[in-house]
Amino acid sequence: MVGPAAIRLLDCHPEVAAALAVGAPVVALESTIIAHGMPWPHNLEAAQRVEAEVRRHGAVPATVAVLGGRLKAGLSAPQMEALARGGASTPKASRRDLAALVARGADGATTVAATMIVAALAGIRVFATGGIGGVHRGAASSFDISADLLELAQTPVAVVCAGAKSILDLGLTLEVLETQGVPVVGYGTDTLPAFYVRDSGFSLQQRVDNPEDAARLLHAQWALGLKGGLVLANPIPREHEMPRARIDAAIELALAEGQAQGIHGKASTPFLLARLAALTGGDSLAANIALVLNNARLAAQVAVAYAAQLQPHGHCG
Ligand code: PSU
Ligand code: MN
Repeated sequence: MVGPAAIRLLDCHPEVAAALAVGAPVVALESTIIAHGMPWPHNLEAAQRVEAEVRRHGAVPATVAVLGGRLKAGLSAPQMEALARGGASTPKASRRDLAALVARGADGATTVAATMIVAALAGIRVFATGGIGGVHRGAASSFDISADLLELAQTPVAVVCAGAKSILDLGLTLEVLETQGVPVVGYGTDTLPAFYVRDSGFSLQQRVDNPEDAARLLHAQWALGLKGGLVLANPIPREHEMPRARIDAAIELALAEGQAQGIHGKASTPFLLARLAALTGGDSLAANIALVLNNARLAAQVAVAYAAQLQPHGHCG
Protein backbone atom coordinates (compact mmCIF):
# COMPACT_ATOMS: atom_id res chain seq x y z
CA MET A 1 0.00 0.00 0.00
CA VAL A 2 0.92 3.62 -0.45
CA GLY A 3 1.13 5.84 2.64
CA PRO A 4 -1.55 8.39 3.55
CA ALA A 5 0.69 11.28 2.46
CA ALA A 6 0.14 10.05 -1.10
CA ILE A 7 -3.41 11.45 -0.90
CA ARG A 8 -1.82 14.83 -1.64
CA LEU A 9 -0.68 13.50 -5.02
CA LEU A 10 -4.18 12.33 -5.96
CA ASP A 11 -6.82 14.21 -7.97
CA CYS A 12 -10.25 12.62 -7.97
CA HIS A 13 -12.61 13.80 -10.71
CA PRO A 14 -15.42 15.74 -8.94
CA GLU A 15 -18.01 13.11 -9.88
CA VAL A 16 -15.77 10.35 -8.49
CA ALA A 17 -15.09 12.30 -5.31
CA ALA A 18 -18.81 12.93 -4.80
CA ALA A 19 -19.62 9.23 -5.21
CA LEU A 20 -16.85 8.09 -2.88
CA ALA A 21 -17.87 10.62 -0.23
CA VAL A 22 -21.29 8.96 0.13
CA GLY A 23 -20.17 5.37 -0.42
CA ALA A 24 -21.77 5.16 -3.86
CA PRO A 25 -20.38 2.60 -6.32
CA VAL A 26 -17.29 3.53 -8.37
CA VAL A 27 -15.38 1.36 -10.85
CA ALA A 28 -11.72 2.01 -11.66
CA LEU A 29 -10.51 1.54 -15.25
CA GLU A 30 -6.91 1.36 -16.49
CA SER A 31 -5.22 3.43 -19.18
CA THR A 32 -2.45 1.18 -20.53
CA ILE A 33 -5.20 -0.55 -22.49
CA ILE A 34 -6.04 2.86 -24.06
CA ALA A 35 -2.49 4.03 -24.82
CA HIS A 36 -0.84 0.68 -25.61
CA GLY A 37 -3.53 -1.97 -25.95
CA MET A 38 -5.64 -0.66 -28.83
CA PRO A 39 -4.98 1.57 -31.88
CA TRP A 40 -6.44 5.05 -32.41
CA PRO A 41 -9.34 5.78 -32.82
CA HIS A 42 -10.72 2.43 -31.60
CA ASN A 43 -9.06 3.06 -28.25
CA LEU A 44 -11.01 6.27 -27.60
CA GLU A 45 -14.28 4.76 -28.74
CA ALA A 46 -13.72 1.71 -26.56
CA ALA A 47 -12.78 3.79 -23.52
CA GLN A 48 -15.90 5.93 -23.91
CA ARG A 49 -18.14 2.91 -24.37
CA VAL A 50 -16.63 1.24 -21.30
CA GLU A 51 -17.32 4.32 -19.16
CA ALA A 52 -20.89 4.47 -20.51
CA GLU A 53 -21.39 0.78 -19.70
CA VAL A 54 -20.29 1.36 -16.10
CA ARG A 55 -22.74 4.25 -15.79
CA ARG A 56 -25.58 2.29 -17.38
CA HIS A 57 -25.20 -0.27 -14.61
CA GLY A 58 -25.30 2.22 -11.78
CA ALA A 59 -21.68 3.05 -10.98
CA VAL A 60 -19.36 5.99 -11.64
CA PRO A 61 -16.34 5.24 -13.87
CA ALA A 62 -12.88 6.38 -12.79
CA THR A 63 -10.30 5.94 -15.52
CA VAL A 64 -6.88 6.12 -13.89
CA ALA A 65 -3.73 7.72 -15.36
CA VAL A 66 -0.81 9.91 -14.30
CA LEU A 67 -1.01 13.39 -15.83
CA GLY A 68 1.57 16.07 -15.14
CA GLY A 69 2.83 14.01 -12.22
CA ARG A 70 -0.62 13.89 -10.60
CA LEU A 71 -2.42 10.61 -9.91
CA LYS A 72 -5.80 10.89 -11.60
CA ALA A 73 -8.87 8.91 -10.56
CA GLY A 74 -11.33 9.90 -13.28
CA LEU A 75 -10.43 11.77 -16.45
CA SER A 76 -12.20 14.63 -18.21
CA ALA A 77 -13.28 14.05 -21.83
CA PRO A 78 -10.35 16.10 -23.23
CA GLN A 79 -7.87 14.25 -20.99
CA MET A 80 -9.22 10.92 -22.20
CA GLU A 81 -9.01 11.99 -25.83
CA ALA A 82 -5.44 13.27 -25.48
CA LEU A 83 -4.36 10.00 -23.94
CA ALA A 84 -6.02 7.98 -26.71
CA ARG A 85 -4.60 10.19 -29.49
CA GLY A 86 -1.12 10.13 -28.02
CA GLY A 87 -1.14 6.32 -27.92
CA ALA A 88 2.25 4.83 -27.14
CA SER A 89 3.84 8.28 -26.71
CA THR A 90 2.55 8.12 -23.13
CA PRO A 91 4.77 5.62 -21.34
CA LYS A 92 3.31 2.51 -19.81
CA ALA A 93 3.43 2.99 -16.04
CA SER A 94 3.54 0.13 -13.57
CA ARG A 95 4.36 0.23 -9.83
CA ARG A 96 8.06 0.93 -10.36
CA ASP A 97 7.38 3.90 -12.68
CA LEU A 98 5.04 5.92 -10.47
CA ALA A 99 7.68 7.70 -8.37
CA ALA A 100 9.64 8.87 -11.40
CA LEU A 101 6.52 10.22 -13.11
CA VAL A 102 5.44 12.08 -9.97
CA ALA A 103 8.95 13.48 -9.41
CA ARG A 104 9.25 14.71 -13.01
CA GLY A 105 5.65 15.89 -13.33
CA ALA A 106 5.22 13.53 -16.27
CA ASP A 107 2.38 11.50 -17.83
CA GLY A 108 1.89 7.75 -17.65
CA ALA A 109 -0.67 5.20 -18.78
CA THR A 110 -1.30 2.97 -15.80
CA THR A 111 -1.13 -0.84 -15.94
CA VAL A 112 -3.29 -3.07 -13.79
CA ALA A 113 -0.72 -2.82 -10.98
CA ALA A 114 -0.48 0.98 -11.03
CA THR A 115 -4.23 1.39 -11.48
CA MET A 116 -4.80 -0.76 -8.39
CA ILE A 117 -2.45 1.46 -6.38
CA VAL A 118 -4.29 4.63 -7.37
CA ALA A 119 -7.72 3.00 -6.93
CA ALA A 120 -6.85 1.85 -3.41
CA LEU A 121 -5.55 5.29 -2.55
CA ALA A 122 -8.84 6.83 -3.71
CA GLY A 123 -10.91 4.20 -1.85
CA ILE A 124 -12.15 2.40 -4.98
CA ARG A 125 -12.53 -1.35 -4.44
CA VAL A 126 -13.60 -2.63 -7.86
CA PHE A 127 -11.67 -2.34 -11.12
CA ALA A 128 -12.52 -3.57 -14.62
CA THR A 129 -10.05 -4.34 -17.39
CA GLY A 130 -9.52 -6.79 -20.25
CA GLY A 131 -6.79 -9.12 -19.07
CA ILE A 132 -4.18 -9.06 -16.34
CA GLY A 133 -0.47 -9.48 -16.90
CA GLY A 134 1.04 -12.76 -15.76
CA VAL A 135 3.90 -15.17 -16.09
CA HIS A 136 5.25 -15.05 -19.63
CA ARG A 137 6.04 -18.22 -21.49
CA GLY A 138 9.71 -18.95 -21.00
CA ALA A 139 9.76 -17.09 -17.67
CA ALA A 140 12.05 -19.77 -16.25
CA SER A 141 14.86 -18.11 -18.19
CA SER A 142 13.50 -14.59 -18.88
CA PHE A 143 12.14 -13.99 -15.34
CA ASP A 144 9.32 -12.03 -17.04
CA ILE A 145 6.52 -12.09 -14.47
CA SER A 146 4.13 -9.14 -14.50
CA ALA A 147 4.14 -6.83 -11.48
CA ASP A 148 0.33 -7.16 -11.68
CA LEU A 149 0.56 -10.49 -9.84
CA LEU A 150 2.50 -9.08 -6.90
CA GLU A 151 0.20 -6.07 -6.73
CA LEU A 152 -2.81 -8.37 -6.44
CA ALA A 153 -1.10 -9.87 -3.40
CA GLN A 154 -0.82 -6.59 -1.55
CA THR A 155 -3.40 -4.05 -2.71
CA PRO A 156 -7.08 -4.41 -1.78
CA VAL A 157 -8.84 -4.04 -5.12
CA ALA A 158 -10.94 -6.63 -6.97
CA VAL A 159 -9.92 -6.90 -10.62
CA VAL A 160 -12.65 -8.01 -13.01
CA CYS A 161 -11.01 -9.42 -16.14
CA ALA A 162 -11.44 -12.09 -18.82
CA GLY A 163 -8.57 -14.09 -17.33
CA ALA A 164 -5.36 -13.67 -19.25
CA LYS A 165 -4.23 -14.20 -22.81
CA SER A 166 -2.41 -17.35 -23.72
CA ILE A 167 0.53 -15.19 -24.83
CA LEU A 168 1.21 -15.98 -21.14
CA ASP A 169 1.80 -19.29 -19.44
CA LEU A 170 -1.60 -19.55 -17.76
CA GLY A 171 -0.68 -22.55 -15.59
CA LEU A 172 2.35 -20.77 -14.13
CA THR A 173 0.32 -17.57 -13.72
CA LEU A 174 -2.16 -19.48 -11.54
CA GLU A 175 0.73 -21.01 -9.56
CA VAL A 176 2.18 -17.57 -8.75
CA LEU A 177 -1.26 -16.25 -7.77
CA GLU A 178 -1.68 -19.25 -5.47
CA THR A 179 1.75 -18.69 -3.91
CA GLN A 180 0.89 -15.04 -3.38
CA GLY A 181 -2.45 -15.91 -1.75
CA VAL A 182 -4.58 -14.22 -4.40
CA PRO A 183 -8.10 -15.66 -4.78
CA VAL A 184 -8.96 -16.34 -8.42
CA VAL A 185 -12.72 -16.61 -8.68
CA GLY A 186 -14.59 -17.79 -11.76
CA TYR A 187 -17.73 -15.87 -12.60
CA GLY A 188 -20.19 -18.52 -13.77
CA THR A 189 -17.30 -20.83 -14.60
CA ASP A 190 -15.10 -23.46 -12.95
CA THR A 191 -12.11 -22.83 -15.20
CA LEU A 192 -9.85 -19.88 -15.91
CA PRO A 193 -11.03 -17.99 -19.00
CA ALA A 194 -8.32 -17.35 -21.61
CA PHE A 195 -9.34 -13.91 -22.85
CA TYR A 196 -10.43 -14.60 -26.46
CA VAL A 197 -11.75 -18.02 -25.50
CA ARG A 198 -13.97 -18.90 -22.56
CA ASP A 199 -12.03 -21.80 -21.16
CA SER A 200 -8.29 -22.35 -20.72
CA GLY A 201 -8.79 -25.83 -19.28
CA PHE A 202 -7.20 -24.79 -15.96
CA SER A 203 -9.47 -25.46 -12.97
CA LEU A 204 -10.30 -22.76 -10.44
CA GLN A 205 -11.03 -23.39 -6.77
CA GLN A 206 -13.64 -20.66 -6.32
CA ARG A 207 -16.72 -19.71 -8.29
CA VAL A 208 -19.59 -17.25 -7.90
CA ASP A 209 -22.66 -16.90 -10.07
CA ASN A 210 -24.05 -13.47 -9.26
CA PRO A 211 -22.77 -10.00 -8.32
CA GLU A 212 -24.11 -10.26 -4.75
CA ASP A 213 -22.05 -13.36 -3.99
CA ALA A 214 -19.01 -11.72 -5.58
CA ALA A 215 -19.49 -8.67 -3.34
CA ARG A 216 -19.84 -10.90 -0.25
CA LEU A 217 -16.50 -12.45 -1.14
CA LEU A 218 -14.85 -9.01 -1.27
CA HIS A 219 -16.30 -8.06 2.08
CA ALA A 220 -15.09 -11.36 3.56
CA GLN A 221 -11.57 -10.95 2.14
CA TRP A 222 -11.17 -7.54 3.74
CA ALA A 223 -13.11 -8.35 6.93
CA LEU A 224 -10.47 -11.05 7.46
CA GLY A 225 -7.81 -8.35 7.31
CA LEU A 226 -6.24 -9.93 4.23
CA LYS A 227 -4.47 -7.09 2.52
CA GLY A 228 -4.54 -8.18 -1.10
CA GLY A 229 -7.04 -8.02 -3.90
CA LEU A 230 -8.62 -10.73 -5.95
CA VAL A 231 -9.25 -11.73 -9.53
CA LEU A 232 -12.84 -12.11 -10.69
CA ALA A 233 -12.48 -13.99 -13.96
CA ASN A 234 -15.37 -13.38 -16.33
CA PRO A 235 -15.43 -15.35 -19.61
CA ILE A 236 -15.87 -13.50 -22.91
CA PRO A 237 -19.54 -13.71 -24.02
CA ARG A 238 -20.13 -16.83 -26.14
CA GLU A 239 -21.14 -14.84 -29.23
CA HIS A 240 -17.79 -12.99 -29.24
CA GLU A 241 -15.52 -15.95 -28.53
CA MET A 242 -12.86 -16.58 -31.18
CA PRO A 243 -12.16 -19.98 -32.75
CA ARG A 244 -9.48 -21.48 -30.54
CA ALA A 245 -7.30 -22.85 -33.36
CA ARG A 246 -7.30 -19.49 -35.14
CA ILE A 247 -6.28 -17.42 -32.13
CA ASP A 248 -3.75 -20.03 -30.98
CA ALA A 249 -2.07 -19.97 -34.40
CA ALA A 250 -1.89 -16.16 -34.32
CA ILE A 251 -0.44 -16.22 -30.79
CA GLU A 252 2.28 -18.71 -31.78
CA LEU A 253 3.21 -16.58 -34.77
CA ALA A 254 3.25 -13.33 -32.75
CA LEU A 255 5.40 -14.95 -30.05
CA ALA A 256 7.88 -16.20 -32.66
CA GLU A 257 8.06 -12.75 -34.27
CA GLY A 258 8.65 -11.10 -30.91
CA GLN A 259 11.44 -13.51 -30.12
CA ALA A 260 13.06 -13.03 -33.53
CA GLN A 261 12.97 -9.24 -33.06
CA GLY A 262 14.31 -9.42 -29.52
CA ILE A 263 11.21 -7.77 -27.99
CA HIS A 264 11.24 -8.10 -24.21
CA GLY A 265 10.31 -6.42 -20.92
CA LYS A 266 7.49 -3.90 -20.86
CA ALA A 267 7.41 -3.75 -24.68
CA SER A 268 6.44 -7.41 -24.88
CA THR A 269 2.68 -7.22 -24.14
CA PRO A 270 1.96 -4.18 -26.39
CA PHE A 271 3.96 -5.78 -29.24
CA LEU A 272 2.05 -9.05 -28.98
CA LEU A 273 -1.35 -7.29 -28.78
CA ALA A 274 -0.64 -5.23 -31.90
CA ARG A 275 0.60 -8.25 -33.85
CA LEU A 276 -2.46 -10.29 -32.84
CA ALA A 277 -4.79 -7.56 -34.07
CA ALA A 278 -2.93 -7.42 -37.39
CA LEU A 279 -2.70 -11.19 -37.80
CA THR A 280 -6.45 -11.67 -37.16
CA GLY A 281 -7.51 -8.81 -39.45
CA GLY A 282 -8.92 -6.84 -36.52
CA ASP A 283 -11.06 -9.70 -35.19
CA SER A 284 -9.01 -9.91 -31.99
CA LEU A 285 -9.62 -6.20 -31.44
CA ALA A 286 -13.40 -6.63 -31.76
CA ALA A 287 -13.30 -9.52 -29.30
CA ASN A 288 -11.13 -7.46 -26.96
CA ILE A 289 -13.64 -4.59 -26.94
CA ALA A 290 -16.57 -6.97 -26.37
CA LEU A 291 -14.94 -8.62 -23.38
CA VAL A 292 -13.91 -5.31 -21.78
CA LEU A 293 -17.52 -4.09 -22.05
CA ASN A 294 -18.69 -7.35 -20.48
CA ASN A 295 -16.22 -6.84 -17.62
CA ALA A 296 -17.26 -3.21 -17.16
CA ARG A 297 -20.87 -4.30 -16.74
CA LEU A 298 -20.03 -6.99 -14.20
CA ALA A 299 -17.69 -4.68 -12.28
CA ALA A 300 -20.45 -2.07 -12.03
CA GLN A 301 -22.90 -4.70 -10.78
CA VAL A 302 -20.39 -5.93 -8.20
CA ALA A 303 -19.62 -2.36 -7.09
CA VAL A 304 -23.36 -1.70 -6.66
CA ALA A 305 -23.82 -4.89 -4.63
CA TYR A 306 -20.68 -4.15 -2.59
CA ALA A 307 -21.96 -0.67 -1.69
CA ALA A 308 -25.42 -2.04 -0.80
CA GLN A 309 -23.85 -4.56 1.59
CA LEU A 310 -21.91 -1.82 3.39
CA GLN A 311 -24.47 -1.45 6.17
CA PRO A 312 -23.75 1.00 8.94
CA HIS A 313 -23.71 -1.26 12.02
CA GLY A 314 -22.19 0.66 14.90
CA HIS A 315 -19.27 -0.68 16.88
CA CYS A 316 -20.94 -3.40 18.95
CA GLY A 317 -19.77 -6.22 16.67
N1 PSU B 1 -3.15 -7.90 -21.12
C1 PSU B 1 -3.97 -7.61 -22.13
N2 PSU B 1 -4.09 -6.33 -22.55
C2 PSU B 1 -3.38 -5.31 -21.96
C3 PSU B 1 -2.52 -5.64 -20.88
C4 PSU B 1 -2.43 -6.93 -20.48
O1 PSU B 1 -4.60 -8.51 -22.65
O2 PSU B 1 -3.52 -4.15 -22.37
C5 PSU B 1 -1.76 -4.55 -20.18
C6 PSU B 1 -2.38 -4.25 -18.81
O3 PSU B 1 -2.25 -2.86 -18.55
C7 PSU B 1 -1.47 -5.03 -17.87
C8 PSU B 1 -0.15 -4.85 -18.55
O4 PSU B 1 -1.46 -4.52 -16.55
O5 PSU B 1 -0.44 -4.98 -19.94
C9 PSU B 1 0.85 -5.90 -18.13
O6 PSU B 1 2.08 -5.56 -18.63
P1 PSU B 1 3.41 -6.27 -18.07
O7 PSU B 1 3.28 -7.71 -18.52
O8 PSU B 1 4.54 -5.54 -18.72
O9 PSU B 1 3.37 -6.12 -16.59
MN1 MN C 1 6.83 -8.09 -17.97
